[in-house]
Amino acid sequence: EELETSGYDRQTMKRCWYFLDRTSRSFSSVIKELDGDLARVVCLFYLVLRGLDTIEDDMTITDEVKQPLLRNFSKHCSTPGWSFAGNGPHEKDRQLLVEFDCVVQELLLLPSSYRDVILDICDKMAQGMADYAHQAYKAGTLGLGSMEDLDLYCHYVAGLVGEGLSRLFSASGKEVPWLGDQLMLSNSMGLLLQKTNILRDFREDVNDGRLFWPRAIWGEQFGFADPKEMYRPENAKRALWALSAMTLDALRHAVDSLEYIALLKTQSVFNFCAIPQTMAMATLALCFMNPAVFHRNVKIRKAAAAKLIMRSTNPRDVAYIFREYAREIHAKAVPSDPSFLAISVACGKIEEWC
Ligand code: PS7
Ligand code: MN
Ligand code: MN
Ligand code: MN
Ligand code: MN
Ligand code: MN
Repeated sequence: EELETSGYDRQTMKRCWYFLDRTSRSFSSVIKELDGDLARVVCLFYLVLRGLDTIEDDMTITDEVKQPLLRNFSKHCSTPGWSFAGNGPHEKDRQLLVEFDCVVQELLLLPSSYRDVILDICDKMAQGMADYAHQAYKAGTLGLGSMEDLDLYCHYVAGLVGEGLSRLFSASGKEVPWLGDQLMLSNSMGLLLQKTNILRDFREDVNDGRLFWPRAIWGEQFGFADPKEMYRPENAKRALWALSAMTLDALRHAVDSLEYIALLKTQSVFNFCAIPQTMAMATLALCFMNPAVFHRNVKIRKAAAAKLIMRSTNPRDVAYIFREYAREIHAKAVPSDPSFLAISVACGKIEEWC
């Protein structure tokens, strides 16, 4: 079916590679290393979802405009010439949407086995985002209430990405045909990344007027009336306990992630999947019991990240990396922390898996 060349000679695809570099620090290099068709397919999948997320994140777009824009986004993705020049000028990835017709044109050149997956996942994510955006608009703020609510939102924005990637890997023949049916494990891969991102970006998100930590943790479990109270010095200890509860909730997905990674056969797919997961575990360990999380984004150092990239090449070393960070977390945990016992158990499960 693939009569097309890989697209390196097309101006529109060149523009897509340019936007991949512009909009993603963490994924662009591992995407470009993917085997055969997959580099181009996953690049386009990324750009579709990046475009969608740019609309979701833009608070200068009114609910009346945003609702139909999100709900029809997957249709726009198959409309030749479609682009969107309405994002606020401060929106950092605005230019991608201004020139989105390049992405649309390249999507239309993909074999339908790939395009159908991309558009299906895009549409499901867009409907979920629209539900939450509308709720947030009515309440004046995005409010994730229960832990189930957090899991559902994370499923829409990250679990579905995992599901889509698994289906694309299967469709390419580079991974087993049943990988695309591993919905639970694929979802967990996305949730570990998304929950780590939410945990780490706490202060940045609050400053931007949104919060992804669920009320079940900061409100019900730890008695904060307003998330901003979490960065007052007199509340430092209780805030750290809330951070522990968030860490524990992210760690719930670690064993599934190891399980998924062990199913992969192709080296470039392995690296693409495993590197973000080991980075997430490193980030969880660095943030755990770290009061700086309430004041700024805590990021792993460049040298540490480079080491993880080199080591994340086989399932055994990835499991060892997970174990190292689980031990680091366990060692920092204190018995007076309400999550202490559950964190010990979660770390123990990672240890057992090795
Ligand atoms: C298609 C690679 C490998 C089975 C744009 C990769 C934003 C954490 O807050 O950029 O916008 O700054 O830091 C990625 C599963 C999705 C989940 C989700 C699509 C792993 C739109 C990543 C990326 C599944 C919704 C990026 C989920 O974080 O966010 C491709 C397997 C986009 C993956 C968003 C978050 C991704 C995210 P922010 P970031
Ligand atoms: Mn980002
Ligand atoms: Mn975003
Ligand atoms: Mn978003
Ligand atoms: Mn974030
Ligand atoms: Mn961000």
